[in-house]
Amino acid sequence: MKPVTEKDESGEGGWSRRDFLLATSALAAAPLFTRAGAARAAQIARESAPGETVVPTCSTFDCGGKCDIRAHVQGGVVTRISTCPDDEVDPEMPLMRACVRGRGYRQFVYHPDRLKYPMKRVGKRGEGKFARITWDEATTLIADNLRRITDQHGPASRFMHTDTAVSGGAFSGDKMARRLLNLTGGYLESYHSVSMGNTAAATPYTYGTAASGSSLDTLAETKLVILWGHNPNETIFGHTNHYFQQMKRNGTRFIVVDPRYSDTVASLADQWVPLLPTTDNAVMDAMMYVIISENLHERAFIARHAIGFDESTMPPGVPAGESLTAYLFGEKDNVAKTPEWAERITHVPAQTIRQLARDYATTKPAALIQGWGPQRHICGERTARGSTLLATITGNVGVKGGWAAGYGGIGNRLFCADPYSVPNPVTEKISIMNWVQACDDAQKVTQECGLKDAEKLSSNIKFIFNLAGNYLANQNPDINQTVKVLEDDSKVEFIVVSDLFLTPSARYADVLLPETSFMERWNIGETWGTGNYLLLSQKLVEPAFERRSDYDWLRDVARKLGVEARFSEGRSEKAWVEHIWEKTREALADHALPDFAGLCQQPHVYLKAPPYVAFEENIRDPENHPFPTPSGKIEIFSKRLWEMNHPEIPALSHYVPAQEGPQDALRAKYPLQLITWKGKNRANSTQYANPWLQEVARQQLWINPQDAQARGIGQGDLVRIYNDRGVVQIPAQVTPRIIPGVVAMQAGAGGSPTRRASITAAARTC
Ligand SMILES: Nc1nc2c(c(=O)[nH]1)N[C@H]1C(S)=C(S)[C@@H](COP(=O)(O)OP(=O)(O)OC[C@H]3O[C@@H](n4cnc5c(=O)[nH]c(N)nc54)[C@H](O)[C@@H]3O)O[C@H]1N2
Ligand SMILES: Nc1nc2c(c(=O)[nH]1)N[C@H]1C(S)=C(S)[C@@H](COP(=O)(O)OP(=O)(O)OC[C@H]3O[C@@H](n4cnc5c(=O)[nH]c(N)nc54)[C@H](O)[C@@H]3O)O[C@H]1N2
Ligand code: SF4
Ligand SMILES: [Mo]
Repeated sequence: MKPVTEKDESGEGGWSRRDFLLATSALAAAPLFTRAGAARAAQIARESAPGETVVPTCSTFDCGGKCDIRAHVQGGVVTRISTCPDDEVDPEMPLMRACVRGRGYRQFVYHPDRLKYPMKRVGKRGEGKFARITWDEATTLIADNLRRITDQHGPASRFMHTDTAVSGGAFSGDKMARRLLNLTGGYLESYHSVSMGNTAAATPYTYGTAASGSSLDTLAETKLVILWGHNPNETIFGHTNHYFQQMKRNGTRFIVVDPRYSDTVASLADQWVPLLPTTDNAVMDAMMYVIISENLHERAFIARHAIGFDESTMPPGVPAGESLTAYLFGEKDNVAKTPEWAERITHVPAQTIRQLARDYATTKPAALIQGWGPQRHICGERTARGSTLLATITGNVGVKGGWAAGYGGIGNRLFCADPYSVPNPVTEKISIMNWVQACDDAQKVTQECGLKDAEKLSSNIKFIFNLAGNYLANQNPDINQTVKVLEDDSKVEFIVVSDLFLTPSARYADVLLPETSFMERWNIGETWGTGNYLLLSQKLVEPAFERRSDYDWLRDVARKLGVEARFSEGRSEKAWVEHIWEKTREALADHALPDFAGLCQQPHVYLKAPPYVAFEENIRDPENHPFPTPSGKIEIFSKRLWEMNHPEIPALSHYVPAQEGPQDALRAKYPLQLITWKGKNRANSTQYANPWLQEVARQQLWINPQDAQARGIGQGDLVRIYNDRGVVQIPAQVTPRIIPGVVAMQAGAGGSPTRRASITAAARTC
């Protein structure tokens, strides 16, 4: 078993989805148990209506949760979706009741617009013109192009795109496509997660590792929780909301810092603190100013565990005036970072900042938990580090009930084993943020912008597998630039897309393949970092039309490339899932997990882990357990960042005006800031076409009544929002649920890439 202290930035939560299993010291020592079988088994596959079987299952989306779905199957058709009934709720487990998206799965799976046949492009790339072909033609085209492109440009010209929609399962087409590529020379890997890459990259500069999350049961006694740009009521986050609602009932006070009055604010918050997007660090700086000015900081804790707090604890070789206190009290720039200073930047009243600072510093312990919304902006790593500084100066790191940072990996997470990966002979890696550059001109991808393990790339990207993702031309930051590159088929020569729908990204396919949905496949659902259970995702119905799972057609491609036997090892999809389960059982031999037949009878496996407090032993016994930083301490000031000498990446994380933020000169031309959020009616763009979910929430632009009035905009008016990058037409939702100066719309709507604004998480607009 790999130690979980090894960080892999590619996975959600800072952990690789491949490096399986639970962690480690805490868990290894503790007894585990699986979900009590008897009561549960009795419910499995029970008949609820004549001829109807109720099958417990789960989806494998990257939706933030993994829920106990009950599929009512009759005559080979799923006729209804329900969820765990009240009498089966297990108090030991987080409540895994289906969300509104889960209740609507049938409308997704049985949608009339689903792709039905394999197709090839017949028009210009991106035009969206396709002709039906046979599976034999499709797999021959793929195999021939793979061979040709590999011969001409080498294996590093092959790229696997993000696979979000299937990343919640232990087995997937994209994982097996990587296997196939590795068996035939390798491919260009990308690192970082588009979800939380900034957090994963920034947190190690403070703590030496991104794995900074504690288990949520450790918060049971916490009196104050500040959710900073975090909306778990909608985004689920491994069922954090379950714990938060329990805490709320027990009297925990919740404060939410968010430009929007989110559903989490509505359901959980005692106080809402709206601010202008990208200004979070200014509030944090002013909070630290108040805490230190009022002597509310934990002096002994800081002295023992941290460097960079004041001039006496700076690393050698750094000139005076770079410490936290020097910055806050304006020793170098003559600007004291007072609440009044922050109010002008952030629009948070100075008095609110004072109160926030005092509340956080005087309530012991308190948990400031950062979501991923703020860090997905440009230079979001500053915000990701900001919360680590506040936690450090208030002594909330490594203590039960405190919280060290934003969500990183949580030490007791449960994964399945990975018996399918084979080594990648190509060693060079790019940041996922550079994939378009690598398609356009590989020479632009330098070590400075994140190229790893090579001086330069040996080839442009020439072949793309885009299986179960809409990142190609919908979800990535600069779609204008992307589609220009993709339209030129002398650059990327061959693109294979598999999806359920003709999405904006699918329009850029050379071969477009109709995948099965999770209901038509076997799998094992894995949770996000805060969940500790596995659910069997059962095949419920046979695929209709000519739909096939990615693994199934990849076997044909492997055959045509002469590696089928090594690729499949003779296993069907279900046999792989069984194999994964058996390897997981072997790795957890002490814990008496059921065999696969048993899992089918009892498809929920919960490993009860003892509470896990991140950095607990580093704080309890620092001499024997130094932080894995160069100094062995928490680095408020990072000499490594200092040596990087980049004005936008300060060694001491603090407020720097963001590009397109409220202090950008662009404000004169485009006075409003635009942000996006992830709404309850889909997982990113997945389920966009689901009619039930379109009723749940319409795609609207939230705009404050002050801003609407100033522009003569009424409720429901169709408005055009634009910037230099593009334009969106969208109905206005005039609402005080958003701070003046900011507009917001839900991320993930589909549209024409050539007609929509390219909206990074924060952009200026008008
Ligand atoms: N229902 C639903 N659940 C999901 C998803 C989904 O699409 N729908 N997607 C899943 C995925 S892939 C991910 S990565 C997670 C992501 O989960 P998050 O990253 O936490 O979700 P977001 O909605 O992007 O951001 C959270 C909040 O940050 C706020 N925010 C935006 N900008 C700022 C800022 O500058 N400062 C502050 N303080 N707040 C800001 C937003 O208004 C939002 O309410 O959710 C997962 N869960
Ligand atoms: N503006 C803005 N952009 C963002 C974000 C944001 O908050 N704002 N969030 C970012 C984040 S955190 C993420 S994770 C990405 C997510 O962006 P993507 O990685 O593109 O994820 P999805 O939008 O869910 O797209 C998944 C695609 O897979 C398809 N699909 C669903 N199930 C299956 C299946 O079983 N098989 C196959 N083959 N296909 C399937 C769906 O139809 C959908 O087209 O977006 C990022 N982009
Ligand atoms: S979409 Fe995710 S959170 Fe919703 S029911 Fe399905 S697994 Fe649960
Ligand atoms: Mo994500």
